[in-house]
Amino acid sequence: MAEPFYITTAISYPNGRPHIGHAYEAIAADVIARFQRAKGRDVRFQTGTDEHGLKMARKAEEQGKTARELADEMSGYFKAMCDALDVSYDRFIRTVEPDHHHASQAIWQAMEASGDLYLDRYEGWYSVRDEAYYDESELTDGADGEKLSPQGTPVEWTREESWFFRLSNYQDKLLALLDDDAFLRPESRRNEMKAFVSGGLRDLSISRTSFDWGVPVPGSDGHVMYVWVDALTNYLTGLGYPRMDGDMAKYWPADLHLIGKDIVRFHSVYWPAFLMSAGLPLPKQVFGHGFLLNRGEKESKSVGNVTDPVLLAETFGVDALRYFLMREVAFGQDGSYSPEAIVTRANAELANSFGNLAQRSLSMIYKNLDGKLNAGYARHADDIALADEVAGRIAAMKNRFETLAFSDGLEEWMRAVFACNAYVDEQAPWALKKSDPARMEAVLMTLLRCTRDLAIAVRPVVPAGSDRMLDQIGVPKDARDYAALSDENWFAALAQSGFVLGKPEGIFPRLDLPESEA
Ligand code: ME8
Repeated sequence: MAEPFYITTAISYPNGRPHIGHAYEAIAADVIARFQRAKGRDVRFQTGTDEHGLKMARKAEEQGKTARELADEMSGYFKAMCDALDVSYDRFIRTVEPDHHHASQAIWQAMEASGDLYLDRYEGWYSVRDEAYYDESELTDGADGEKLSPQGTPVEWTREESWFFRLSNYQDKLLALLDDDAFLRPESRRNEMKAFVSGGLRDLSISRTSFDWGVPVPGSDGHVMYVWVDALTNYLTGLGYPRMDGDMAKYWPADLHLIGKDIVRFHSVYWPAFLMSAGLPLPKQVFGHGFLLNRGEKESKSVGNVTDPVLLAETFGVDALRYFLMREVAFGQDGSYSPEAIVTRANAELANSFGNLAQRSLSMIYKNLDGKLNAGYARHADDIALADEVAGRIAAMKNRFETLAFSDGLEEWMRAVFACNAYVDEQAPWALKKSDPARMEAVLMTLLRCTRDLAIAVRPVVPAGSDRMLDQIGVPKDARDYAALSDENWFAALAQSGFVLGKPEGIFPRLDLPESEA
């Protein structure tokens, strides 16, 4: 039986429409999910929206809507974004769903049963934008003397009756957990969190009484859960918790929570503490990716540089956008994007290198060999050397992807593409048509085989383009996983099946900058 792999993204606040950061995270998670599926893992992939809390309640009030109306409207945009970007989630969860309320109340009761909850008064700072409590010592002074959170957001003094979670009880266990370098990556975030936990942990306020847009606290009228308690629980809801059989037994603990760097504290400190308290196993890894900036600047409504990721995909193509994001940014670090950078990268690597390789190789087979394949061609040392180089680079790419070093992995893949293009130039098959047709055939068969391998390898990143290319080559839909790369017989089987290559269509078009950007 295939080994399970459970991956989640953060669930987004639907207090506005999705931005490029949301697209970036969804795409990266999708690349990981598709990569693991290609390797034969039984993948479960969850994403969704985080719809409760004061931030949602206030935004709705500003717009004269109920929070539920705002959530219904905006959540739809997030789901549509995932669909538009070929994000292959198994469940798009919304925290307003009844099974999620049920799961959140169950984990609450489990924490209560272990004696970790108590009722008291909260008095301290709260950032609505971050939905986070901060200690006085963490705050800085803003330009006009107002207090700011470490994320630079305004904080307000809050005073109300609240349930508390005994986070202070978990300091030693959390430090031990954070000593494990596999649990939280990249390293820089782990060091930050170790410093935070070593500094001492205060008990955490986990319910609110001043508003009601949240999951009701069981048996405590007037209290709704602090939004992060229910938000984090989404990872369990999707597996059927509190039932411990079925998907919960199969997929929990999660293999990877993929999140952005600003919410690492919630995932690597609060979440494991809640889980320990509830007696549940801990996720195997939390990865805090970097932020994506627009020409080096944070996107914001006041600067007027907010880009709709769906529009970006419509302008440049979904595959080009996906490829760019995974290739351009060293995963874990911050990165920057601009229309010029997307066009430059997609043209250089997808259109001029990979697309061109496929187009010229397949066109020659179509024109010079009437699209016919021959598995019985005589192999030359150069052909074997190329196949070996491609296989070696693809193996290196897979190793890089395994550690989420996507950009380095795609660099390996690109080098394999370059090797193929160099081989075409050296072998000059067009010149062999008259002088040595058998040799021309061998070169073209070698190229077709390498193109197929390259398309399979990069399929997690550019699924639509790879599939169209594999359709052209006649590769069956069920033979596109990584196991197919080591199938020695696929080419002989394809040639014997009588498959004839049709006139190839360009797959990765050259992009132009839209007029507004040029
Ligand atoms: O934090 N670049 O929701 P959110 C890259 N609801 N990633 C970015 C980004 C950027 N510019 N801006 C945000 C929340 N992100 C909570 C999560 S999980 C139980 C609850 C990332 O809509 C951010 O780091 O503010 C987070 O991982 C995700 O987008 C959703 O952010």
